[in-house]
Amino acid sequence: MTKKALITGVTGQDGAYLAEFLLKKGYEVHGIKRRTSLFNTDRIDHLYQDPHVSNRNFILHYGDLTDSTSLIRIVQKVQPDEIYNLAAQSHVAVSFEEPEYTANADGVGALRLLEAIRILGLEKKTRFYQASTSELYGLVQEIPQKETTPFYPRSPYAVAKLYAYWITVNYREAYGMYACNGILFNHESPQRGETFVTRKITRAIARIALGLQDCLYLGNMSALRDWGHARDYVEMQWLMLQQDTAEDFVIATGVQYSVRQFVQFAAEELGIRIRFEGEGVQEVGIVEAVTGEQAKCKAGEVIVRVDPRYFRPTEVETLLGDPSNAHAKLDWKPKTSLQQLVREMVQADYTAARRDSLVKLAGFQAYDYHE
Ligand code: NDP
Ligand code: GDR
Repeated sequence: MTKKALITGVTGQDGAYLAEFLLKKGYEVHGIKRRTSLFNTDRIDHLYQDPHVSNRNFILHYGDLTDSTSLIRIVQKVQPDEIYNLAAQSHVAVSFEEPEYTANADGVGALRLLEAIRILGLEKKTRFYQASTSELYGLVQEIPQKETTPFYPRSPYAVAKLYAYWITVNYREAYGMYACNGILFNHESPQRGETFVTRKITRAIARIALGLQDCLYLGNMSALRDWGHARDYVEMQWLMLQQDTAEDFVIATGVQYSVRQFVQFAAEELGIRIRFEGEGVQEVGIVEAVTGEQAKCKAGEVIVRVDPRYFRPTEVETLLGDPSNAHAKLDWKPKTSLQQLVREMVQADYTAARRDSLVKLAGFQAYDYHE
């Protein structure tokens, strides 16, 4: 029998990688997308199947995590073997601007799905994965962080995800459901949203190298993160639902770098060496040397500055995961190093920036929206 998976957040970074992964495994994949005024399917367009043909194995449904009835209807129709709850307002800084919506979608949204499973009597059939996060550790109580490290959330996003974490544990214990949390540390890719720091950096460095942008404005460059590749992490999401008993796992690389270092690694990919000088809001990143033929900037130019509007009311300064439980029990190890990740992201953004350069050269307007 073909297994059926339902992915919420299928149009997001992880949703796209997971859908591709599950299709390769022979699953029938259903995804929930929300209604938007423009198409929001860029990341899954390569998987698209014409709804007019029969025997499709990738099917999209309109729905929203803030709308119980849409979720119940979809779960009833699909009768999934596995649900991956990846949908969320996933931007930590934005959660300070939209705390109530974030709580509704990221916290209560998980409850709505669990209740849909229960209302439909699917507790023994449908396995449930909740996209939990290293942001739960927030003001860290232990380094590195593992499954037993106490939580201390530092944003409306993290508080909403804390509710989702515990309601998943509660439904497992109360109703015997196969429901588990993947406590995933930051994971990135060329498909990462443009306003998360890694993608913001690789995109800006590529555009600066080609003379399309002058400067990259960042917030807290001292923040330390444990960055992995999304492609490696979605495999873990699937593995967690294939065990005999449901359990929560930390997924991380076990290696940590600062935002500042990430900037330097990304610039080096294009032959630009950056030196950081100054402190706090005075800190700048200056071009020290240019060896790459493609790079148009010159030694001495300031190409990175601090803009306090990117500071968060409460910051998570340091995150470093201990994935040894996942290594031991799931035989899982990330395949991609930070250096490989940076290279893949910079190359993709450099290709996109070159396309924009050619558009400009041909006399057309190339818009540059960035936050
Ligand atoms: P993205 O922001 O790339 O994707 C989020 C997805 O959720 C998008 O498909 C988005 O739709 C959808 N979505 C947002 N709000 C709603 C809603 N109300 N109803 C239905 N769908 C909605 O996130 P990632 O792929 O990076 O992350 C996936 C999950 O993992 C998220 O829950 C995130 O919080 C969590 N996580 C991510 C980590 C990371 O480093 N990437 C680490 C730990 C946890 P649209 O495309 O229309 O915006
Ligand atoms: P994070 O990711 O908050 O860890 O959440 P993000 O890339 O937004 O920030 C990482 C760190 O970089 C600092 N920073 C900046 N961040 C952004 N976005 N923009 C900037 O200009 C900037 N300058 C410095 C931040 O302050 C922070 O310390 C991500 C999301 O994917 C969550 O959904 C997920 O749960 C966690 O990772 C694990």
